[in-house]
Amino acid sequence: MTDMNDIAALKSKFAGLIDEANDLPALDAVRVAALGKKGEISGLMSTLGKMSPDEKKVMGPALNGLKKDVALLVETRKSVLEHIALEARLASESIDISLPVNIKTGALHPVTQVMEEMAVIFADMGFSVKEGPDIEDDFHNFTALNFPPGHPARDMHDTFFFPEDENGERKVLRTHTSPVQIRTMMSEEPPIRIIAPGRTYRCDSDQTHTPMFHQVEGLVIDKGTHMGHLKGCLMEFISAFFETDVDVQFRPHHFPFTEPSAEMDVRYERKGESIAIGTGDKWMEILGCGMVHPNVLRACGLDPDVYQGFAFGMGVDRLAMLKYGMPDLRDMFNADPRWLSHYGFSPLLQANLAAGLS
Ligand code: 2NL
Repeated sequence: MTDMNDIAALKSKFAGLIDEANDLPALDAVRVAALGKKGEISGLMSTLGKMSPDEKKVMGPALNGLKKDVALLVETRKSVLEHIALEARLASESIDISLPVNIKTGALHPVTQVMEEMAVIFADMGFSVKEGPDIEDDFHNFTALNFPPGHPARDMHDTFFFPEDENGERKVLRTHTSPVQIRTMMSEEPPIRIIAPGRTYRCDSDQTHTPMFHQVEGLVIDKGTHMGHLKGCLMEFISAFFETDVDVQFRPHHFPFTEPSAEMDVRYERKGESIAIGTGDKWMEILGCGMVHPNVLRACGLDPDVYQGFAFGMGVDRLAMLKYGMPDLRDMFNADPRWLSHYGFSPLLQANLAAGLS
């Protein structure tokens, strides 16, 4: 005769066995011993038929309860063991996807290096770096920069136009990074001190032009900003960039978006095959600059009677060639690994003013 004590004893016996099962096959063996066709609990269930109705009334629910309890313990233990098995498998199958650093096969493009050097120099003067989309609208690339509609300067930029969209609008590949500054002036309160490095595009391809090229533009907007700030900032920049004292001259020029406008030249001389910057009796144009045109400030919602600013722009590709002596512009974007490994820079050595830029 089975009684309630036997049921309790069976439950604690199987609970113990289930707990001791350390893997899934062992657990399944316990399950079969308890609940399988020939298992102990199943065996007891089959004795119900021979019991008296009173006995059955007590033992039926008790045995069913035992069966359920043991099944639940098995399931709980099973999910614990499955979790442990998964963890063990994940640990044993883990792959080290890091590669040993091989500076022979990875290098920064000189244009990347030069843009980082520029960011470091201007960061030291309080500038932050801003980026924007390569695909621009007419407003940010031209109109806000004081290019009136139909103005010949738009054609001078050899613009790549996209087909007209459903609104009759023709997007462009930006011809300069100035739109980044326009967006900043429209969304942030002065004082503003930013540089905008990035890719720019003009439909022009010869010995000295590639249809995609790189620019760094800069913008300062504050109260009482004047031409002296512009000159000081750019003279400081160019000496830091070439890592030597550089003699400069500012020549009057014209841009639609600045007034007055100037180009900055650096003193240089040829030394055999190479070019020396800072010495000699020749002048080379290196960047364009000027005081931000009042119309540009107004287009961005700034009052020219309150805020003034200066801006500048320079071609990164040519500056990279001058500083690091690459002879031909057109090699720059051919993705030739021999060229890249010769002229590339270590990704581990960050441009740093204190330690030397390169
Ligand atoms: C050059 C000349 C320049 C600017 C770019 C600028 C931007 C804004 C307002 C006013 Cl939002 N000016 N940029 C100003 C003067 C010259 O670039 O020769 N670039 C390669």
